[in-house]
Amino acid sequence: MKKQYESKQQARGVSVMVAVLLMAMATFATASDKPQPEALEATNRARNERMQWWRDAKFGMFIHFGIYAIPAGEWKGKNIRGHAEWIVSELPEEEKANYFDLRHQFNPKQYDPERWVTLAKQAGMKYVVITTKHHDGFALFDSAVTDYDIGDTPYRRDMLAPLAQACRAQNLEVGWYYSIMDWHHPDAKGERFGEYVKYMSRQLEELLTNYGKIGVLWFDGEWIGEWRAEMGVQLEKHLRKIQPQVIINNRIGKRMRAPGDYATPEQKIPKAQPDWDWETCMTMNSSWGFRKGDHKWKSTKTLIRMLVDVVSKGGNFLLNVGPTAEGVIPEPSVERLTEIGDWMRRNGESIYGTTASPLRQQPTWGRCTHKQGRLYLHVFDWPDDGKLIVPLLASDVTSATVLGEEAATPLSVTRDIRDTIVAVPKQAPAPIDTVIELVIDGEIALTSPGQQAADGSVGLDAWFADTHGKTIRIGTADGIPNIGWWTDPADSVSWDMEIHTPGEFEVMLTMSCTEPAGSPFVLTVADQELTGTVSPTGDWQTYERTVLGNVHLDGGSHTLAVKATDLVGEGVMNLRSVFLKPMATRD
Ligand code: FHN
Repeated sequence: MKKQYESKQQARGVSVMVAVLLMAMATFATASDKPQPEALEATNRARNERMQWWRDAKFGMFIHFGIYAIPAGEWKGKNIRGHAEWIVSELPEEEKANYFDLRHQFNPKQYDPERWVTLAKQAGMKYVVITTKHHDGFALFDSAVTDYDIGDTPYRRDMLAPLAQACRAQNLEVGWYYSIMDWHHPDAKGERFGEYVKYMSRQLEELLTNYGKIGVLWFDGEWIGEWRAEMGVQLEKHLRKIQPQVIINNRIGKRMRAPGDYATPEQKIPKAQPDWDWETCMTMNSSWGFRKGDHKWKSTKTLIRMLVDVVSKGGNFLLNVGPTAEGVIPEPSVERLTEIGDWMRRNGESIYGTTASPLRQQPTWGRCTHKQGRLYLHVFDWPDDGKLIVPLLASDVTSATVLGEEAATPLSVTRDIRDTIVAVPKQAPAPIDTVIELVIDGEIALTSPGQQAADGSVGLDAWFADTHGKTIRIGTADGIPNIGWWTDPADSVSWDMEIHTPGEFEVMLTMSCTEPAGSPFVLTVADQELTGTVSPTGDWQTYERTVLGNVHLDGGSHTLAVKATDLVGEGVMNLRSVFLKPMATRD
């Protein structure tokens, strides 16, 4: 509700002018404005300090709430396509005013911020981000610069203060979502955009001044042509003067690496681990705002595995709820939050405070998260042979236990030339995701391609081989790499390796071949040759280890090659690895 300005607000008006001036300056920023190295260092230090709680938190609740919950995706009995919170953009011009007038009906009598926050807390969430103003411009807070806000509704009361209070009472951080795009404000498009920026600056000042310490500012709607990245740079500087610790997403700019503290992939999880802070936001069904007809709810299993996938790649997961116009979080959301919470109570230590998987490749059975001295194996697909293969892990594992079953007998762990293998029970204790904690002695060690291990051995794994020829190639079976499709005897495979401890080595091949087998082959390294004939192992996926003979290797670089001298049957062999074992350590 518009109010007469007191002196502090008039003073604040000056800060708005400063903000606009800063933004004008941004238009003419020059190279000489580039920060100096020491300034960059200070900026990075400050950023890392403010990001720490967020990086540890991993999991938050997104809340899309506003007058769009009243139509809830329908208008005059018709289902309107798209997200429920976008409905006004789908209406004919003559209907838009009727939408904006919905505020005169908005009266979420069942709004219960303590319940909302308790649901988030019990789900294992550590922060809450709510839409203080979405694209329709309606503010859930009583803003001094507009009547188009909660003050102009039957509900009247500010909704943010009680939510912030409920968050702090349960140690959750508070986040404000704010849309730069605004379909209601007359200046939010075109040549009067500068006036809208002043309006926006004032509202953001209110959001950062009137509700105590804010953890996150979640910008959105940055894609409009009027908004430029340099405006975001200046706005970030301006807002940090009010709350320096507030974390700001990269939609304050143009979803690039800066301005803003982290990236915001939406409704998707990057395949590979991004190299800076990031957070995936995700709906539980398919609409952010409440849509009465949207029953396409993701299962709890899907949502837990999404959380784990995100965290295994070093990201945060912001999971959305869209409360009804009465202020009630839909029951399907409550069910999922409750079930996620059950899983988090048993396995939260494998999520909070972890960092991305240190493994060279993603296990095919699930995901991995990492905390100093511990690896958490998130097993989605339980091995039916009782062997859980941790690809390329070469660390010394001092113990392996199923989280939540610490009292049970620890699992036995062995090492192969390439991998660590954990012996697991026949049945998965937790089918959605059983977490096995490996306690690691020292730093994480990974089988390095072609490097001599501490015990002097060299594991040459298919994953790191160089193949030569048109058909031969590296594939995986049961998640384990092998060299296959060796149907042309002219094809071959080789590895480069480094020997720092010279000596005699026993050479072993792990290979498979179906009947008929018998292709002759030769292994060459350091001007020495070992010959062999491929034996049948029953089928292409049954591997056996064969000792081929011994070689002497001096220190330095060597290339080991395996070539066929003829072809018997459909393929020479499938080759999983070549292992060189120092003779001195032979048991
Ligand atoms: O248009 C909005 C959408 O309504 C929703 O708020 C999402 C959540 O991140 N953000 C925008 C689409 O990128």
